[in-house]
Amino acid sequence: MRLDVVTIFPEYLSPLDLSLIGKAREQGLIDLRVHDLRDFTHDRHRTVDDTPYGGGAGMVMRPEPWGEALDHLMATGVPGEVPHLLIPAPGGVPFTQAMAQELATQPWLAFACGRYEGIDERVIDHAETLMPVTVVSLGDYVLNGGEVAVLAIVEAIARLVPGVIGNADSLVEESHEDGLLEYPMFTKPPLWRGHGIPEVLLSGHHGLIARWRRDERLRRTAARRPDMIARLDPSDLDARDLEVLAEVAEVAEVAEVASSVMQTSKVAQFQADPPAVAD
Ligand code: 6GU
Repeated sequence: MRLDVVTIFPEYLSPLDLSLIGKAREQGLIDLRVHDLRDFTHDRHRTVDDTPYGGGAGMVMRPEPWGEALDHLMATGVPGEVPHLLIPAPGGVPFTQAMAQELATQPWLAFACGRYEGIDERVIDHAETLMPVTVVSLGDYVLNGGEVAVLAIVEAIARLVPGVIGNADSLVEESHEDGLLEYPMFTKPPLWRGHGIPEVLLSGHHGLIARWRRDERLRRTAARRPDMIARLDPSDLDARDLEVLAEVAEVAEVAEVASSVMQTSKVAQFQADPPAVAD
């Protein structure tokens, strides 16, 4: 898979030299090329931004360097092939595991990292005449630029490329693969700082363990992501699933209303009412 990233901060992408992604690059599974947008400017100050038409705060990325950067990418590709262009921005469509899976099958992806208030909209309009374009967001918060988002998106995609992760089995039972969060995991020692492990995991009874794990996935998803419970296909749920969801239904409702408040007030809650731990 070929990946091109255009940015004014090429050094920001250096984590992609490390770990699994770095190894995949060495093995030739991933051909990642990072480009400095300023290399496509022609003035002495290598200017990439200008003031917005219509006024307002901040600066906008000028279209000309972006046009030349896209021309450069196209000129270095296989004739007739175009990349799928991803533009990270807080105003994009939510980036999901399903999207990562679809993009992992593509031969060529390109990323345009915006800074400041964003890129001149005509760059997107123009790119759409040349290649598929998707503006993607990581979530409902604002980053200073697309670089950190690209690190996350590239990692999410690259690990799904065949050969990048040694044990492909570890990809199947993951959070978000089937609409539920993952079950909790434990390793040795069996008793640690007063915390034991669930008895069922020591039973050696594979059926009971699988059922316990599914119960935990349902409970955890209801508590942390009630929106995901709402999207489950009822025909995928068995009688025990419904029993577990009924048990947590009240909690899930409370969580939905209060989840953001609960997250921000967690420290205060913890201090007021610390959990008891047996020794
Ligand atoms: Cl993809 N980019 C930027 N700049 N901010 C974001 C984001 C992306 N996702 C959430 N906030």
